[in-house]
Amino acid sequence: MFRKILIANRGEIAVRVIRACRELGIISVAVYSEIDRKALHVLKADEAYLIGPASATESYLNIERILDAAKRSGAEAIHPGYGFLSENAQFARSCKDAGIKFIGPSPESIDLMGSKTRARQQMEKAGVPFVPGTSRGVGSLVEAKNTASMLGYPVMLKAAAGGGGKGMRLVSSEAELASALEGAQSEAQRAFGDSEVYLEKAILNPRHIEMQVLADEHGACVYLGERECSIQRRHQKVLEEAPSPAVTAEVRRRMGEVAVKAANAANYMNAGTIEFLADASGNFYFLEMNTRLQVEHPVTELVTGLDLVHLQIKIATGEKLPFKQEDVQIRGHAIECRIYAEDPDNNYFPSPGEIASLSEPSGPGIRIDSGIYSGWNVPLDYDPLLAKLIGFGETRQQAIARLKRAVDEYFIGGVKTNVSLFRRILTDPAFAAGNTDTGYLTRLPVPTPAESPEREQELAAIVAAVFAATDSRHAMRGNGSATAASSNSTSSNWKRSSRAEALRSEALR
Ligand code: MV4
Repeated sequence: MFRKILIANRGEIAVRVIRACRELGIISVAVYSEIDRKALHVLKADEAYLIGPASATESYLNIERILDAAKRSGAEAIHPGYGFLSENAQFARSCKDAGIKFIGPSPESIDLMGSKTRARQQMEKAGVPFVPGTSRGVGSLVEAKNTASMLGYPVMLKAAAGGGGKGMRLVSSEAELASALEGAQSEAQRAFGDSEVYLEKAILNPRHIEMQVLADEHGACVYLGERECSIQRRHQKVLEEAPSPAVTAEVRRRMGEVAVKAANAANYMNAGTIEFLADASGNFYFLEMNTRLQVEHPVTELVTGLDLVHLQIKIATGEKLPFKQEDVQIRGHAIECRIYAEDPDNNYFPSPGEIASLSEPSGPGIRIDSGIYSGWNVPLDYDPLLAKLIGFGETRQQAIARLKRAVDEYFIGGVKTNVSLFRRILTDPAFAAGNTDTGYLTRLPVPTPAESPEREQELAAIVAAVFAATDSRHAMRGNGSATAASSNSTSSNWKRSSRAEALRSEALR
């Protein structure tokens, strides 16, 4: 087992890995940028090294500075988390050259899956079903026209070096093809320094379903079930769940076996995820492979009872997988809400600033993986993910009920957050029915301010309650207007929280 691990990341995922190190008796080493001096991962780690200014290219993306910190600290291994350098083959190679174990797959596997066209060629060889289309770059407009009419419109143009939706164009007819091709190529060049694009048949309103795999360094590979990740906004996942409401045990087995086949075809080691697109008829196609631990790994942990970070570390030390495929059981249901510092009333713009106050939910079936604390300043320099709220239940319905309850307990003051979005999703009948494809959020009704008499009455009660709670002469004396107004209606979060607030101020006196 490693004695010391450096975590080349920040935020909630760095904290997640530090916790695993602590549980395994491994010394954890944090790295941080100047703006992250007081970040939670720095406070939680056993040691911490400053690696540069706020700009990610000079800190969390700087291979040399991270390796320098690793050498100075005497860390034997590096966990890359997700994002930043986690899927950078050059980083994995540099770790190897420095004699430091990269906790993840080989540089060759990362390179292979980094090229979408090479990955498709490899999957074709291995007999993995992939979205119909080409597996090499488009050479000319004429060639693109021929391929597209063979596939049938609509088609997708995608960047070979891309992933996650960048450099992607939906093309509905031949008339649009020329300008779409030009646009996709120049966008790919700008974003990835590589203009290669290829064609796929477009699958309309697909589901995004991904399969977790785990492979040791001795040739064993298992699948740990799927995650439904269709609820996204601009290719940013918002809510994920396991298992998928759309996947039967039979489809899970087929999809899992295909995922293992795909991982083996890439000589894959450690934790990885095979992304699929699924259509309404239950067909699924390989899309890409993520060669890292993912943000949404907790939902898989909750329904399998496994600790993926422990297993990643053990695999990296050369241990064999401690269980077989038939030992993996999916039990219950887990749903993750990604809590971002962004303003729902302003097009979900990032909303950095001080966490002025914080009250986190807990209780049965609730897990929070957080990277924040009260008094800390959320910087504008990185991804605005604050925390992940994960609900678990025996059934999907119970997981939803617990999450609804937890969302109402959650209070983050000082920055705008997307917490209200989850209140809407979790009470939406279409979500309850499991009707979640990639168009889900665009169909979710936008809340309109209600102007019913009941709403007016409730607003009056809120004002009265806030007044009573802030005015010490009236607080909790029993016959205040807040109490009277609330006695004739059903439960209201506002009323409940103002009562809690009044109790708090009473207790302080
Ligand atoms: C597609 C597709 C439909 N047909 N490919 C978007 C991100 C990138 N990883 C792949 N994406 C898509 N590829 C074909 N052939 C639709 C999407 C897509 C999507 C996929 C997953 C989750 C959300 C999405 C939102 C819009 C489009």
